[in-house]
Amino acid sequence: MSKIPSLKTVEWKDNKVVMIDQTKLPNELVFVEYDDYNQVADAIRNLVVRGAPAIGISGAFGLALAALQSNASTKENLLEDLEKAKKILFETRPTAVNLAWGLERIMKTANSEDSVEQIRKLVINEAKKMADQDIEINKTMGKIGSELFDNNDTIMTHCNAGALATVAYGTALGVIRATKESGKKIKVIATETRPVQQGSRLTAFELKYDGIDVSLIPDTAVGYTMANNLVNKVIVGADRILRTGHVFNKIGTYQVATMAKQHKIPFYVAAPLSTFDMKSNPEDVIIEMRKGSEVTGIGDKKTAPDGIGVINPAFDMTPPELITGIITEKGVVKPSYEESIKKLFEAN
Ligand code: RUB
Repeated sequence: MSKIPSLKTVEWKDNKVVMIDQTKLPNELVFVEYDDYNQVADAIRNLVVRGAPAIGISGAFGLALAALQSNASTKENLLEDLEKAKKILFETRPTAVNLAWGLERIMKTANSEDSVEQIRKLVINEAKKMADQDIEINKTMGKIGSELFDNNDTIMTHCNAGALATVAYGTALGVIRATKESGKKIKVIATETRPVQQGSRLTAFELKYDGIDVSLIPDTAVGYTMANNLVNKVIVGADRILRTGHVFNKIGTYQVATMAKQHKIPFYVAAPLSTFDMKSNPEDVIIEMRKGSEVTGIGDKKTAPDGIGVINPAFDMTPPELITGIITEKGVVKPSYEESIKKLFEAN
């Protein structure tokens, strides 16, 4: 694996969106380039880019492309074109709230100006600013979170909440990176995260790339490793956090959190404020159901017979009583979450 400095998951370059094609990892490091927002929508839908913050920024860049693609000569027509693109981008993935956040922020920017040319310039600049801020936010969150981890900790993580789930650095893996950068020795246990293996393909890839000690386990070994004292702490990312502290994250997170509680292992979530949804209740959140072929095979290889039923939810909900703390760029919130999250938002 040859090292390329400052690997960015998603970037704006010469009026195009450039992304790492995450479906090709870890076997090939391929960059794809898009100049049409419909291609960005396909990329989000097909997991070329994935992870809550990364799809939020990709949605924003998608709208910036839509502004360039539009032939509109009036503000009204340009906003109509942007609304159409926003709908297509929004419908790609329903659970991570960052996508709606990224799209809304760009629409607000577009609405704030009158000249069509100015709007085009402004939305591009705003999307680029959001991408830069994502890196800064992750670094701040990493520093804050690193205080919770000790020398010689072995930290379990699920799915990929790393550089590849963000623009760079990562949320949960950003905390792990910052802990290592602070001089503490740590090891990481990454769950494979079936069905599409973001843990083995992406987390193991990026931690190895950065020289962090990582061991891979099948998802079924979470209980074994915890029961045998091989894990000191757990950290995961989030796709949506409610004001009550309910955390929606990659399928299997709930099982890991339950096991952690059983074994009295601290369970942390790291996520930026853009991952919080202060309006919805648990029953309002749409859990994305993905196609059965992700479960009946691994990559291109079939591992199950034809003609069977499949249940393939992409996310689950971890209730607040299983969570030790939620790390954000503005500090760590602890139970009772309803109160501490309210305070966090009032202060920011
Ligand atoms: C990604 C997933 C990740 C969170 C992490 O799912 O569940 O754990 O997005 O996000 P998918 P964050 O691969 O299906 O998009 O970086 O905010 O912690």
